[in-house]
Amino acid sequence: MQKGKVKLGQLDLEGALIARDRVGIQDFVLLDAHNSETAFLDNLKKRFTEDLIYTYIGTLLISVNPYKELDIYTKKQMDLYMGVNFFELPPHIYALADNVYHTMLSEANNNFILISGESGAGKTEASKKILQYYAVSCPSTTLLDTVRDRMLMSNPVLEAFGNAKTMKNDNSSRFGKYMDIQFDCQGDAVGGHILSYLLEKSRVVHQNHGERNFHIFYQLVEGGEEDLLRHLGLEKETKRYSYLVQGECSNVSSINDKNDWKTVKNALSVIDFDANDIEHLFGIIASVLHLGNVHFDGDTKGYATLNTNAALRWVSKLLGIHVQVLHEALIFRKIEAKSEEVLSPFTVDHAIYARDALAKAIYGRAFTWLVNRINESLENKDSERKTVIGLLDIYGFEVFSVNSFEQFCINYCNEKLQQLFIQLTLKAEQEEYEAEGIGWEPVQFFNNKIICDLVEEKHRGIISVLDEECMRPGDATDLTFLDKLEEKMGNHPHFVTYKLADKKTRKSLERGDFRLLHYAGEVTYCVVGFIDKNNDLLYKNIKDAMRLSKNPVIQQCFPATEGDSKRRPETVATQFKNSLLRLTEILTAKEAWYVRCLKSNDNKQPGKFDEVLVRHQVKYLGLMEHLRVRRAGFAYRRRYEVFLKRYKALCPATWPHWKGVPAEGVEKLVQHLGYQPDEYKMGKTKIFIRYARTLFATEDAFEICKHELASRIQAKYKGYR
Ligand code: AD9
Ligand code: MG
Repeated sequence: MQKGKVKLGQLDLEGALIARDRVGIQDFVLLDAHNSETAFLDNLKKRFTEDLIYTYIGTLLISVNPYKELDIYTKKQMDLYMGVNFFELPPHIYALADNVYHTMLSEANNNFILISGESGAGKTEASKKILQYYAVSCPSTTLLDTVRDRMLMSNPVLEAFGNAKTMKNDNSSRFGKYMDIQFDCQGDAVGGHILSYLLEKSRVVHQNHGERNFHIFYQLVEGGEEDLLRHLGLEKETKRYSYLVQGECSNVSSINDKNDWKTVKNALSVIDFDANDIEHLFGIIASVLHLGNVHFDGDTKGYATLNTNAALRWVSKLLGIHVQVLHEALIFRKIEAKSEEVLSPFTVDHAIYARDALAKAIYGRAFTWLVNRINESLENKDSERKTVIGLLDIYGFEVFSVNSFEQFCINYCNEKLQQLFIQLTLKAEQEEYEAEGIGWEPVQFFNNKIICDLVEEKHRGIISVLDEECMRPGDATDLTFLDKLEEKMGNHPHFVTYKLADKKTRKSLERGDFRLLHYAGEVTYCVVGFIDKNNDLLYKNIKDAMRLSKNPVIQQCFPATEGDSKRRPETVATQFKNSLLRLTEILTAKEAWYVRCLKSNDNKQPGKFDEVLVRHQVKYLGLMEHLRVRRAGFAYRRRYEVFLKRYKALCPATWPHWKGVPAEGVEKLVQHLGYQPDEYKMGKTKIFIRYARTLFATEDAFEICKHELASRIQAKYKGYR
């Protein structure tokens, strides 16, 4: 027997084991040392070294970022996975996509795929691959091709406007995205809908060192055609624009802004943007760049003055607002006193603040407008009932050297998704055992609900305390907010500040910090800016000025009716909290599937597997616990029909066809294989197999003896066990 070679059709058990030894085990449920984190990591590493980045825990897919292009996303690969039983081929994102699709079709239910992992782990890439799989593999008609192209093309557009280079990821998502792909009963992709979550607007006016503004600015300046740039008053040099130079890294080796510009323009035309839309949209993008170049001087009293310079004139031209109106709005604040309106001059700092607030508002609202426009182009008005597959790709957990309100929101969002994962995996498991009439032993998890509560609980959580400070008239500041937090959270096990810390911890904290012990690790937040960012105020006279705009997109972004009510608008954190609550409701009504993305190293280095880093992620993502839950009681469950279809060749009574009730066929089959009574349970629709080794042995027998006589299999199988 030749070692290391699997010879199907022969009883080459040793060969099969050696092959498995080299490439690892493709489903952790089959791992013998299932309680050992080290064995878990060894298996991941072994596979990663062989460029096998995907591994299953049952139907959950783990993906380890290879940081290099792999030849596994071709049309040929897609064809290979189409309609094939989930466990028959090596793990792949296409296998998951295909399995979800067929489940949706056969059970006519709604599904969603939760893609999670920290910043740079590969979520956005995974979500694109899934979308591509559906676009390419689902049945097609010419009419539907348009919808499909639009769905695919929505990606480069939203990435251009919503992604940016950060210290963690050159293409980091700075907004959350949930996309429903709608299918008709034949399985054709017929429409789509996107929900976007909290765009990191502050990036428009400020970028940390080594980071960039949103890609679209660089694409436009670097790639824009001469005519267009002239029309927008832009020069072909990013360094001319204050909003693009703060991070001091406009050129990034992994990014080709010129090419990306072409892709985005083409994508916009596929999504049905006409020349006017494009002119207005880029007029807005350019106006933001010009706005950043509007500088203020101070008069003798320190009040802001503003020359009507080129930058201001361009803003005025592009937004279609009279230059005098803009001029006034940028240096005065209108105060309503009784029935009178009084103009109060801004200091220079205040004017800069108001200008930046306007730039953020314009960009943020234009982004929302863009998402709405894409949704219009993806809309399917057909009243026929549709089933959906939802794809959730949000910003991953992130920790920088300085963390602010944005990281607080992003990390809170990740806490919520981890909580959802915990609830659904436990819940689904319990319900399944119950429905099938099988006893259940609960497995202990670290439940991060305590951290979610710390952030979001009504009247007591951090968001409530922040809102209270934001609404308190008078002298509320970031530091009074911190004081209130210390008062309320005092002895919470996941909260610490300089004042509350012991001597040792204190060394790593500043007075203006608070630290949260998140499920994924501790993060120290600097409170500076929390109140402002949560309020996200835009002065009324600036809003009024925008309402006079002749640019139709701006008119939609700043509607005349907005803000007339005397009620205070919801704060940013509360809006975000509520939108996450609605998202949770949307998701819990659907069947859940999971992709857990792991970051292989912190340097974006191809092929490097940093064991410490991966181990940490395996821990906090709760992968070992998930494996334990999968195996608690029963490692595997399969519908009788599926089990029988796969293994029927292993038993003379079921081969080549079993004509009776599937459950009885399965019973015959497993008895023939010599399953002991404690090894399996027969549920109402599924067989539950307790030990991985039982299925493992069955799988081996199946692999080795695919073409052998069933009697020989039985003998070998018994010897093996
Ligand atoms: V963030 O939370 O949005 O900051 P993501 O979305 O998790 O993050 P992303 O998908 O953008 O990370 O992946 C980061 C980079 O890793 C990509 O730009 C690719 O260069 C690289 N990557 C990720 N997945 C793959 C893959 N399957 N094959 C090759 C990959 N490269
Ligand atoms: Mg992303």
